[in-house]
Parts: sequence; C-alpha cells; structure tokens
Amino acid sequence: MSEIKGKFITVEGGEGAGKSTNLDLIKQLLEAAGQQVLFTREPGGTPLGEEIRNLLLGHKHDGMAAETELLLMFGARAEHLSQKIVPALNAGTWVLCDRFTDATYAYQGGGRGIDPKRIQILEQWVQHDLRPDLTLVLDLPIEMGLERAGKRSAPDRFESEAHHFFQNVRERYLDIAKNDPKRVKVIDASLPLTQVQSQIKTVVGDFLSTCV
Ligand code: Z5A
Repeated sequence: MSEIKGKFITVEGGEGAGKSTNLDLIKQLLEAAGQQVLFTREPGGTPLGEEIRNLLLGHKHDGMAAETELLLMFGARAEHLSQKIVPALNAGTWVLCDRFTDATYAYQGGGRGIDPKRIQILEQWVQHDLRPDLTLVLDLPIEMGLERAGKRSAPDRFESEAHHFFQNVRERYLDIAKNDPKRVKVIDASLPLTQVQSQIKTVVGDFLSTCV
C-alpha cells in the first residue's frame, strides 16, 4: 500500500442525510480540479460485494448476529480494496466512496454495540495503513433523515431499526469527527440543499488547496 498516489475521499451520514444527492457534486468538484475520479460505494462496489450488500440490506436474514454483520461488512471491504480501491489509488485515480469504515464504527459499533477495539483489529487487518484522506459526515436530526428517506422507498434492514439505534449512530459519527477533525468534516445537512452544497464546496475546496 506504500505506492498510493491518488486521494481517498469518503462520504458518511445517517439515513436520508443526502449522500446520494451530493456525491455527484463532489465528483464534479474533484474533476474540475483535474482529477480522475472513481466513484464507488460500501457495502458493495464489486460483484461479490454487491451480493454481500443484498444479504446485509435485505430482510431475508433479519436478526442476523451483530458479529456476522460486522464480518460481512469487512468481507465486502476486503474484496473492494483488493479489486478496486487500492489499484485505482495506486494508478493515481482519486476514489470517492459512499460510506466506508467510519460507517462500521457508527452502525456496528454505535448502533449494535460492538466494542470499537474489535472493529479496530479488523480495520488494521483488512486495510493495513490505508485510511481516507478526507471524510464528509452529513449530519441531521434523526427524524428529518428518516422522513426524507421514507419518502423515497420501503425501509431496508437498517432503516427498520429503532430510534435509539439511529441516535447512537449519529452520536458515534460526531465523536469520530471530534476525535479526528483534520480528516473528518461535519456538514449541517438539515439546511436547504443550496446551503448544504455551499458547505461541501468550501470543505472540498479547502482540501484541494492542501493537495497542490
Ligand atoms: N452500513 C453499515 O452498517 N456498516 C458499514 O460499514 C457500511 C454500511 C459501509 C447502506 O445504505 C447501509 O449499510 C446503511 C449503513 C449500512 N444503512 N442504511 N440504511 P446506503 O448508504 O446505501 O443508504 P442509506 O444510508 O440508506 O442512504 P440513503 O437513505 O440513500 O440516504 P442518502 O443517500 O444519504 O440520502 P439521499 O437519497 O441523497 O436523500 C434522501 C432524500 O432527501 C431524497 O429525496 C433527496 O432529494 C432529499 N434531500 C437530500 N438533501 C436534501 C436537503 N438538503 N433538503 C431537502 N431534501 C433533501
């Protein structure tokens, strides 16, 4: 992993926070700065990863053990890193990923209550020293996010969780940002879209200015 030339950018947040809505803007900003960008997502991003995603998000395995969920996330991630993310970064392509390991700390750690030290072991084992260079956390109140997501489609296995699960997810994301402020930038996603996008432009612009 020592030959990495591209930058790795991830976008995180709770349900309905606006990740899908804003990923295209981020990609455009990076491309306008002259970067070749690979857009991908987790869980998923590879044929095997997308199959694992279906297992994780569908209702066929409702009640799966938290540890199974955690290991499936990292199984999909190992495949994603080896088939897609690391080769792209090594070739100098920038990778923009819809969720990554911060989601594991937030959902499996905060939401399911798995000890973060166990997640850390898997993170080091699967990723070695690879961590995102920049992470945007789209933050908004739980009710607002669920309402936005609910308008769009039937709830998946995660979206069917109880309110306190999402509260713990949100708090864990904010803790991650507090503990790693250089990498992780919180965007107030409760605001109208134009204001959310202007915050994103500032954060991405600041990051790009450090890459010259
Ligand atoms: N997961 C995990 O547990 N552990 C892991 O390690 C990883 C993932 C990697 C993947 O879902 C699930 O996997 C996820 C965590 C878990 N849990 N769930 N569910 P996902 O990431 O594919 O999907 P999601 O989180 O459910 O995202 P989403 O519901 O698609 O939300 P979104 O992409 O953030 O929001 P959106 O689709 O862009 O926006 C929602 C609606 O709001 C839409 O109608 C927009 O037009 C509207 N919108 C967006 N912004 C605004 C503003 N500013 N104002 C008004 N309306 C807005």
